[in-house]
Amino acid sequence: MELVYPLGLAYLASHIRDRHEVELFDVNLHRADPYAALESCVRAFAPDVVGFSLRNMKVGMPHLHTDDFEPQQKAIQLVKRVAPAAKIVAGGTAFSLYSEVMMRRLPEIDIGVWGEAELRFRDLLDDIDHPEKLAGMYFRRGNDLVYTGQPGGVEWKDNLPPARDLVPHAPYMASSFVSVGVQAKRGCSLHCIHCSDTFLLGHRVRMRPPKEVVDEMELLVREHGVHQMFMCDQIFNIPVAHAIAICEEITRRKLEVKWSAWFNEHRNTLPDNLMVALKRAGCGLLSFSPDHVDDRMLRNLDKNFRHEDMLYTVQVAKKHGMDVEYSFFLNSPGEDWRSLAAIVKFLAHARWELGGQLRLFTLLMMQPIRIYPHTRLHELAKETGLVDPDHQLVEGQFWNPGTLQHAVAGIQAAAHSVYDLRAGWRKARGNTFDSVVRG
Ligand code: B12
Ligand code: SF4
Repeated sequence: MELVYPLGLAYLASHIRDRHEVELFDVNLHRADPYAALESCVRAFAPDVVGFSLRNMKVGMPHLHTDDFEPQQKAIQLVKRVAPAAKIVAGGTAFSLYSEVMMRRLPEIDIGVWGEAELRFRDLLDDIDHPEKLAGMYFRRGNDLVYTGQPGGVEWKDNLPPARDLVPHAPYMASSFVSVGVQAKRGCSLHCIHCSDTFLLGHRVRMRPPKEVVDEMELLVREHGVHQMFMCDQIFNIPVAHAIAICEEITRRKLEVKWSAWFNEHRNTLPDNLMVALKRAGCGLLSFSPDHVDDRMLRNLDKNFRHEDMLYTVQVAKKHGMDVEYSFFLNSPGEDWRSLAAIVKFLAHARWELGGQLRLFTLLMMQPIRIYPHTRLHELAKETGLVDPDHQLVEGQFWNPGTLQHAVAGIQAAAHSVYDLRAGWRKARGNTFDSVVRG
């Protein structure tokens, strides 16, 4: 996939670098032979502790929808073999979503840390033999797996800016326009039925002071030559005032930066003054994940907006000359031919109105919903017999029932072919970066 700057690790590093010697290693930078690179890094550094940031369980590309467990297992086993005395600590979103399963499947992990971990990872390293003293820790006692109970999220006042100097930004900049991320808030107040972000970060939106967000962006521009960023918030435009404050701060400092973010579709969250502020501040793309356009389906998915808001997104993008992209799910709960056709009709309308301002890449990624643990959709899938109640969901289970799955297969095959054609075309023109190409 495209590279993603290891922001979680950079946050953790900033809290421990004054007490420990720290190295960040992104295995994804070594595509030719990641395991050999990891092995030589571990041998050279000889660590006491190896912290694994396990990010994705799902792989989703236009030509591939699969799982990512095996490479994570292989990497962890390799480190255990190369540095048997080092403690292995696992964290990250994939770990947190599947924590118990990961602890059971991977006995090489000594300690698992659930959730946002800046402060608790620091405290754990101070006394690594006693994880029981901290919340959110998984460890083993004899044959039993112990969990010390749910921790709270990290407040911005207790956080530090991420250590941006430990991994060079250049390869990420070369990889894609979303590869260097900046965070402006954590949490989401909405309740989409399939969502696992709110399990990880909660519904309370913790806003980072706009000045601190833009300080980090300024550092990226001036010290690291990064001019293209992605806002890693669940939703950038809720609350609107926070989004505007960030834009105004970027504009006030005259930062030469282009960026994009995920936006909510409700028209009240896209007022004209926000659009003006976004444009001035260098936001070049509104990324929407509406998942559907049909009112009945939007209700089923528990979305906070309706079809008329979707039409408004087109109108507002046209009015302000902004690029947009949309992601949709196929065959989600209640889908029928009519609702599927509504997506096609909406896209035709958006293309007609917006022309090239409508970016197509995310449409190549359309797929049924992958069912994540700790979601209402998972409960529904168990109730309706769509998944076995004991399924661990590490190996992907999708909400894709009935005859529409044949239509889904057809759409995905077409997307795969279009993507291959685009990739072939780019290769012929000399672009050989071995990654998903979003442009
Ligand atoms: C922003 C984002 C993106 C952006 C990233 C932009 C960028 N340059 O960073 C883009 C759009 C590129 C993206 C793409 C994808 N994403 Co995404 N993304 C996110 C999102 C919303 C925020 C991630 C982030 O930056 N967080 C900020 C950092 C600071 O937090 P963090 O990494 O979680 O780290 C904290 C903790 O996890 C922990 N931690 C992390 N590492 C470690 C290590 C140790 C040792 C310890 C103790 C703790 C620890 O402490 C950190 C500090 O608090 C998350 C949702 C979420 N709830 O996190 C999804 C999320 C990470 N994405 C996900 C997925 C699936 C994907 C894709 C695979 C989607 C797809 N195409 O199919 C791709 C993969 C891209 C890739 N190449 O890997 C899933 C991953 C889990 C899963 N379901 O498999 C998430 C969790 C969404 C979800 N709920 O399902 N994503
Ligand atoms: S808007 Fe995104 S983060 Fe918020 S509940 Fe819906 S899917 Fe989750």
